[in-house]
Amino acid sequence: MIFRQLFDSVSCTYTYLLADPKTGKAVLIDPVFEHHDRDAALVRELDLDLVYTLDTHVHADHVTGAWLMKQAFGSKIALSGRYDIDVVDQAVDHGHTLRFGELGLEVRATPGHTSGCVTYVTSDHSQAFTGDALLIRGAGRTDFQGGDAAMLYQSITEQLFTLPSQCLLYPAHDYAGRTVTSVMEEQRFNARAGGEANQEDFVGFMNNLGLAHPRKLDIAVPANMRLGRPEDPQAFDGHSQASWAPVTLTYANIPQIEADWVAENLSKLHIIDVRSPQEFAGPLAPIEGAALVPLDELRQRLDSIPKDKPVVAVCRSGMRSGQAAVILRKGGFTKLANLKGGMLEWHRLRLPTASAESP
Ligand SMILES: N[C@@H](CCC(=O)N[C@@H](CS)C(=O)NCC(=O)O)C(=O)O
Ligand SMILES: [Fe+2]
Repeated sequence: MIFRQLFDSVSCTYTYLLADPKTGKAVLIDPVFEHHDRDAALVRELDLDLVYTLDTHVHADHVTGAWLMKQAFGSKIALSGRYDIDVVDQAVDHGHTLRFGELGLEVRATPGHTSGCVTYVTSDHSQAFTGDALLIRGAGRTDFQGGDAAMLYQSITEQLFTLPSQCLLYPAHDYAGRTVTSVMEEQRFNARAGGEANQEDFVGFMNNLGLAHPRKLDIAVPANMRLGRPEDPQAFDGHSQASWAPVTLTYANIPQIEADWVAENLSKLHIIDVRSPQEFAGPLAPIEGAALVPLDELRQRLDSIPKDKPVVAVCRSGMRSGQAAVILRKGGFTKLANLKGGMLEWHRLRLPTASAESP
């Protein structure tokens, strides 16, 4: 299985990308709204077909990226049917299996942190995505959203601790940089439900957590009841989508543009070629009108680059110019992109260059 663990440092949320390597069918568990571009770039770069986003529960601390993913990939939004949200595409409940290619995830109802919390378990029971039902050495708070400590104790002991002892557990959050645990570890060392703790011990612990409410509670819960759909989707102009060009953000967080589009819109752009003067004068002839600003001079020469048109950074392969795009962004340029594939791609596509004879 293709497996990636992604992190949101603001809410300490983990998002998980799971995919079947044979068919490319993928699911994304607990996507975060603000990381839509990052996660979408990874789905595209790994050439995956996102079939579902799966929220383990209605989160109180961050807004889900489920709706944005649906807009981008047509993925179905799955969530526990117990919340009774009618816009969910796939209401899931205990015993359901969600298929993606040849792989599947079994749904176990694990309420207690919220009334609709579920855990997704791989068909071979080697991995489980516990949401906030079980955290590493901890457990999700039970003081709002239908939380119930006794119920959570039953979910943990009856639904999670009954998985194979080697089963790896992946939570929705960790506030101390821990990434994964196992059933055996949590049975022994979970600070709330492990060791010889019984329901009374657990409930006593949970009733005295004394946590402040999540900062985003009042924004996140209503937004998540809409599955992360902005209140006015018409006014929402796509997530950091550039208005001036079909720019995509790569997983490396670099704005990128295709050579064909640049060739067709050359007069509306400033092309900054960041290769060395030798390369600029060499066989990979530059784009007509390109200004030569070698990468190691770019920081000093930022002021000489006009801001009246969007800037496209160019180099041999598109790697150095990716760094140029980062420097330009830090220098205050907002309409900018890196030429995907650089001059190698430009020449491969036989697009016009400065040395080419006019027809
Ligand atoms: N400080 C965080 C809230 C952290 C929090 O309450 N996390 C929930 C999960 S959504 C929890 O169950 N925490 C249990 C714990 O930290 O022990 C914020 O403002 O967002
Ligand atoms: Fe939560």
